Amino acid sequence: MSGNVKDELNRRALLTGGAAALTAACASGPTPTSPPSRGRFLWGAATSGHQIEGNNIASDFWTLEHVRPSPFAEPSGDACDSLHRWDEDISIVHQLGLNAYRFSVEWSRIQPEQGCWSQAMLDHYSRMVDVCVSRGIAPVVTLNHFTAPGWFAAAGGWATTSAADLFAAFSEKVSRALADRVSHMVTFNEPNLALGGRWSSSPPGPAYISAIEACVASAARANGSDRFVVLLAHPEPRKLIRNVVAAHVQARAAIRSVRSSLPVGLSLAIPDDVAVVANSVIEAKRADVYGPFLDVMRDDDFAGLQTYGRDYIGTERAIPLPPSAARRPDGREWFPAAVGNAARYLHNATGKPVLITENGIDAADDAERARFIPEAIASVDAARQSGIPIIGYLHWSLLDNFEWLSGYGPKYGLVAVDRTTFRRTIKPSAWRYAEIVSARLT
Ligand code: IFM
Repeated sequence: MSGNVKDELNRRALLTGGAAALTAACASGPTPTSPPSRGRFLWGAATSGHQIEGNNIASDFWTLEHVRPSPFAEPSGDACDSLHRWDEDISIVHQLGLNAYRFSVEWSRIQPEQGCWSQAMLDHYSRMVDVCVSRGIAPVVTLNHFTAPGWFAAAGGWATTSAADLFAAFSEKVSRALADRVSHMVTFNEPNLALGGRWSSSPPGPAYISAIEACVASAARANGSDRFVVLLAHPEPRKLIRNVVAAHVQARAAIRSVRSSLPVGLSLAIPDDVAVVANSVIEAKRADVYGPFLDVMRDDDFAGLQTYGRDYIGTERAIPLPPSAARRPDGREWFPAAVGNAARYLHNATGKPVLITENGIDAADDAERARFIPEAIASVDAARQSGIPIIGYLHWSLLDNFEWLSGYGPKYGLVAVDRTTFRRTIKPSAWRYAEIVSARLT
């Protein structure tokens, strides 16, 4: 980005309070206003608790990371220490001139044991919401971003019919604490991810499946249980989906019982699916992977979309990249326009306005991200111009963070985080994004 825009954004951050004022506001307690950005297009960045907070020790994933054997490249550990540095993170969102920040609340911190609620953690997330609002940033809050409490997994998790009641009770607690100031509430993050494996061009092989099974069995033993049920680490995820869908429906009702006007939805992982042959199984794949959620989403307020690329669907599953595809230096496809196409599909499938809750690129070379962002946004613009109601674009991710099984290797962040000092460094791609947003919000 040009130095001028960067200076202008920094000047604006200073004029409207900036980081120093934010710190002061935290200390003295900011005065929340009404939720910002209602009716405005949301330009933001996204994170999730487990991936950035650090030491989420009561969660199911923490156990999976630490038992042996474990397929995780490394444990999440301190992550980005955002449990303590969240105000700095929000300050960066503000400095970039964005008007939305998506983050998730960690169920295992709020309910570390069944029947035990932490008011202190509800207060913590409430302060995050307050600071967002006081900075003119719309807080988009996710209730479940993959992780759940260890006690929940050890009691059967999403395999039990009581899961919906337990999740709805948690959702109501969070709503009572935050809903009056939250902009949008996302119940589940990519609950369909576990269904996609068999349609992939390289479905999980027996070695991978047995590694996950051994890890889960070890986690169950570590908890003195005969089971440890985690949606993303279950051999038969389809058996759990009915309970997840019920949990979404009950959580939505719980949220609306607290604040009926708060927009609620869930976010699906949806690539730009393309039929490559006349007898492609594209519709069978869509019915199998998205279908279980599409019906209930028709009663939501928005449809959350998370897109990272394109799938070429053949006669049985996705096929490997065709030779004609444009490739990145590492061989992966270069196709930033996937997000606009997927938004079209999701709106047509649900009839709902689409909130792009994630879109981004794993790029060690930040110059690739700086090229990706304008092209992705151009595809969103094109979809909007053709009449698709899209209400926001939240880039994944604000920070380089814990990328689940892959540990800290992948780099999705607009901001680099030093793994020892936790120092944040805003990357050039973030300023490129800021420049595009600045031209639209002024
Ligand atoms: O990091 C993940 C995120 O937790 C869910 N959506 C995809 C991202 C990149 O893999």
